[in-house]
Amino acid sequence: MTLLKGFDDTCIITKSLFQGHRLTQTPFAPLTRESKFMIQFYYHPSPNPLKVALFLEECGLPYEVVAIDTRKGEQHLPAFLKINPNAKTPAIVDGDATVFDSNAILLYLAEKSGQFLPENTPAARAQMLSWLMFIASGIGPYSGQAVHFKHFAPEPKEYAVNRYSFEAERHYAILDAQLAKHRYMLGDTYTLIDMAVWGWARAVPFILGPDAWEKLPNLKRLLDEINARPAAQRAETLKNQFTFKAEMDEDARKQMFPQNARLTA
Ligand SMILES: N[C@@H](CCC(=O)N[C@@H](CS)C(=O)NCC(=O)O)C(=O)O
Repeated sequence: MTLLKGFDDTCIITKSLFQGHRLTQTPFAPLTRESKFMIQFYYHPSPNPLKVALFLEECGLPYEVVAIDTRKGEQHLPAFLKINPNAKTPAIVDGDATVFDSNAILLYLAEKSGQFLPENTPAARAQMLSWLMFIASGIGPYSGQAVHFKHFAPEPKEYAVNRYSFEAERHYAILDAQLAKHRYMLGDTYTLIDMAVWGWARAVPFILGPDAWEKLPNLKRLLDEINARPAAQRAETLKNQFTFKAEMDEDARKQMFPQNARLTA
C-alpha cells in the first residue's frame, strides 16, 4: 500500500487497490474521512464515463470510483438523481461542485488541473468549444441512437436504423477529415477533445459495423495511439474491479428504456 500526501497536512489519502484511486461498489455508502479530499466519480463502463476515466487517469487528480450499475437501475436512485437529475453516467462530485454530462466534466477537470487544454487564445478556445459541443450534441447522441436501433429496438426499424446510421457515419467522417489535417483534433497537441473522441471511437465497429474502419483511417490512427497510452489502458481495465450486470434482460430493458412502458400501458 502506498500513501499519498493529501491536499493539507491533516489528510493522508490511501492509495491502494487500483492506481491511485479507491473503489466503491455499493452506491452511496457513507463517505470516508478521506473522501472529501477526493473527486467522487460515478461510473459505468460505457462510452461517456470512459472519457472521464481517461482524463482522470491522465491528469493524476485523486479520485474515488462509485459504480453505478445502469442495467440494475441504480441511475434512478434518488441519491444519484440529486447528483445528476438526468439519470445517466458519468457524474462527478468535487467538494461542493457537482458536474454531470461527460463533456462538461472534461472541461471542468481540464480547467481545474490546468492540463490538456489548447493554448489560451480566443481562436484556440473557440475551436475547443466547437469540437466539444459537436461531440456532445452530434457524436454522442447519434452513436447512441444508432446502437439502440441496430442492436436493441424491436422491428420494424429500417427507417430509424437508416437515419441514425447515416447521421452517425456522417459525424464520424467529419472527425476523420479533421484528423486527416492534424495529428490531434486541435492540431499538434493531445487535449481533452481527443479524450472525448476516444470514449466513442472505441465503440465504432459496434456503432457503424465491422468494416467501419476502412472509411475512417485517421480516426483509427488516433484511437490506436490513445489506446497505447498507459492511462487509456487503466481506464479500460477499471471495469475489471467491479461486477456489473451483463445481461440485457427484461428488467435491464425496463431500467434503460423506460419509454417502452408506454407501448404496453
Ligand atoms: N449527455 C450525457 C449522456 C450520458 C449517457 O447517455 N450515459 C449512458 C452511458 S454512456 C448511461 O448512463 N445510460 C443509462 C441510461 O440511459 O439509463 C453525457 O455525455 O454524459
